[in-house]
Amino acid sequence: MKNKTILITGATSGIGYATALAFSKLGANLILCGRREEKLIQLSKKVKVPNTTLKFDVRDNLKVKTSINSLPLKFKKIDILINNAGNAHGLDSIDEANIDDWDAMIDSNVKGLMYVTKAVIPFMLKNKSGHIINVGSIAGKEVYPKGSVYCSSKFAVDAFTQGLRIDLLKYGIKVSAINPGLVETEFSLVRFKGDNDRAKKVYSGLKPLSAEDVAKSIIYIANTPSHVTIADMVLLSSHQANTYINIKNK
Ligand code: NDP
Ligand code: 8X3
Repeated sequence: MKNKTILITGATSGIGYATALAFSKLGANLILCGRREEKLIQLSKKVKVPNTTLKFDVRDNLKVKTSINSLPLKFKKIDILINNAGNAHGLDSIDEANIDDWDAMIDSNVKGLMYVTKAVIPFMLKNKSGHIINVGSIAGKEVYPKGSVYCSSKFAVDAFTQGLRIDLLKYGIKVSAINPGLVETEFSLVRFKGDNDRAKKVYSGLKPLSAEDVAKSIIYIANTPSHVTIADMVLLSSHQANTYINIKNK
C-alpha cells in the first residue's frame, strides 16, 4: 500500500477509524474524513504516515465537492475510496418512527455515500484506475423488524454498488462492498441516541465483530490482484447466523 492514497469517510470512530489505522500500518497515505474535527486531529497525529483531514458532513453535497476538490496536489491521486460514513437512527416500527431519523439515515447512508462517490470519481478517471469499497450491512441483505428505513438505506447501498460496478467497468475502476453483521462500535450508541445501557445490551451475551475484524477484511478486499474483484462480502460474527438468529436466541 506504499504510495497509495486512501480516502476514508467516517474515520473518526469505529470501522472507519480501525480501517485508517490498518492502512497506516501498510504505509498508505490517508485522507481522513468526518464531522468531529478534534477526533480527526487526534487520528491524524496517531497515524505515522502522510495524511490530511477533511471535515464535512456527507449530507452537504456542496461541502463534499469543495472539500474533495480542495485536496492538496499530493493527495489528489485517490487510489481507494472507503465509503464508510453512516449510522442507524432509532429502532422503531414504521407507524411510530420519527421522520427526522429517516431523513438522517437516507441522507447520510444513501445520498451522502453517492455524493462522495460522485466527487471522487473524476480523480479516479484521470488515473484510469481506482477501487471503491462501500460499507453496506447485513441490513442490506435482510430486513428486520423496526429496521425498515435503516435496511432500506443499506439495500440502496447494495443496489448503488452493483450499478457502480457496471458503469465503472469500462474505466478499470473496481467496486466492492463489505456487509458486516453486528460490530461493536459507537453504532448502537448513535442508534439509541446516547442510551449507553441499551447500546451495550445489543452486544452482551455474544461476541460481536470488532471494528478491527472489519478493517482486516477491507484490507483483504483492497489487496487483491488487479484482475480480481471481491464484489460482495458478508462478514458475520460466528455467534450470529443472520439478522434474527444469534447465539442468544437460537
Ligand atoms: P460509528 O458510529 O462508530 O461510526 C460512524 C462514522 O460515520 C463516524 O466516524 C461518523 O463520524 C461518520 N458519520 C456518520 N454520519 C455522518 C455524516 N452525516 N457525515 C459525515 N460522517 C458521518 O459506527 P460504525 O463504525 O459501526 O459504522 C460505520 C459504517 O458501518 C456505517 O455505514 C454503518 O452503517 C456500517 N455498519 C455498521 C455495523 C455495526 O454493527 N456497527 C454493521 C454493518 C454496517 P462523525 O460523527 O465524526 O461525522
Ligand atoms: C448494522 C448491523 O444488524 O444492527 O448495520 O443492522 S444491524
